[in-house]
Amino acid sequence: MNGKVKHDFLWGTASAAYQCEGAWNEDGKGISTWDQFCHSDKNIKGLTGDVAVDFYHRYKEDIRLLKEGGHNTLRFSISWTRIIPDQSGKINQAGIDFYKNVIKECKANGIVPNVTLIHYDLPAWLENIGGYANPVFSDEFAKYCKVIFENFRDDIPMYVTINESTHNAYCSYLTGNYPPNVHDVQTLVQVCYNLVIANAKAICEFRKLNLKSKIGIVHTTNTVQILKDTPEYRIAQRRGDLFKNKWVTDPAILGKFPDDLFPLLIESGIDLSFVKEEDLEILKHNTIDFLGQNCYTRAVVKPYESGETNYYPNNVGAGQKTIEGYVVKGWFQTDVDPTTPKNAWSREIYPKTIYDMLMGIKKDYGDIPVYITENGHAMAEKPNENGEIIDDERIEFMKSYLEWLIKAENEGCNVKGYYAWSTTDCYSWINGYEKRYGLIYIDYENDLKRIPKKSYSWYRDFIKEHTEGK
Ligand code: BGP
Repeated sequence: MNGKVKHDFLWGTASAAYQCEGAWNEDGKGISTWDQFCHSDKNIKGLTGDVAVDFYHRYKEDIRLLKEGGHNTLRFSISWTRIIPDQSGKINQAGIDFYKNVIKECKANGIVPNVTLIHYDLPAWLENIGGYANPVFSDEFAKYCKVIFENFRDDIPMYVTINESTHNAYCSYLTGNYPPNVHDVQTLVQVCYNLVIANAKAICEFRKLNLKSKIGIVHTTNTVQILKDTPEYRIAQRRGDLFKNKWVTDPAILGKFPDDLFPLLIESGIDLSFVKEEDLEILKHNTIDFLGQNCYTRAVVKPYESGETNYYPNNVGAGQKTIEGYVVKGWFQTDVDPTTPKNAWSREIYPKTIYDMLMGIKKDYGDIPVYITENGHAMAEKPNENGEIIDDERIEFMKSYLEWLIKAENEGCNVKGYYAWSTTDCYSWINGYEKRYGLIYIDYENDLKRIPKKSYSWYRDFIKEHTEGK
């Protein structure tokens, strides 16, 4: 290990439209499912992304801070309802102009835009006719993506179709704490399927334009590990891997669902009559150029013991006792490694997972380019008496993950970039604003003032020290 990545490695941070933009109803924007949910009585905490951190009006300041922090890329998402506000399909020019300006600002500051087309914020009108569960979702998504590809062409060098389709589906259709707040396993499976098909249909539109840009999907591979090596544990591991990862990454990279997936689903009583031959044909021909990987932790599993299928996410509040994890009836359930530290939201901290994940991708999928599109540490933090945010805990987290990433790169994994989650502190879905991830602190009490944390300067120095030719 030489401790450095190649000179053209992308170093940056990531954000998402609903979590940072604000301006929820400005300049012709339509209503998304998150606008609708946050303004309803299902939103128990009452916090919304109406203003968020006001990236919509302050993007120039934020992009300047990124440049000063030594970054050469920014991952952000486009809000679908800023571009196509409602069911009529009419394009909102003000929405296009906003993102053109953001991209222009990125370019002027030497920042490569890496742009996600949907990061959870589905149009409300589409949600109200069944959302991801309605098969029309994949066609509507492809239509919207086509508008983006035609308007932005190669000005966006890296397109991401969908952010974390499975995490979104599990929270929305299993835990039921993301809109539309459903708990139904049959619908969940159909949603996951529709998201896989939507990715392929969007890529199909992209390929028609023969652009130079690349297209990928963002998944969160939780490398699935077991604490005992028995045949039963190994079966649970494979099933955990199917459920967590392979039903997204196999179709996206190999163009087909894993052979053992459908038989297992049928055995579990799932009705697969929604699967269509023509969809499977689309999958075959529309695979990704690169894989975005959000990497927070691994999944430790054991054979199924008891309980109904459910997901216990890490977004139900600091200090809660439930360890993040799954029960999938008859397949597997989460195991707990008592030796590893957990964060305040009971998520396991396990830095080697980034290395295991990259090695696993190399083993399963060869040299497909991989970008770590999110990695970060949540803290409930406050400035000290001098107004500084000394987030040594976050620095320790990032340093340990990055050392494992560099080791994997040096050992031949085709990892080409890293994005810390998140650019600034921002809205953390169900958690609201107390759960902070940013390298830049947002003072919510003081006009959303930006204050770079200690990790911001640390990251700048780390990039310099660990990139060839810097
Ligand atoms: C990922 C999402 C991000 C972000 C992050 C932290 O799953 O892509 O949008 O929110 O996780 O999660 P949370 O805010 O729930 O702690």
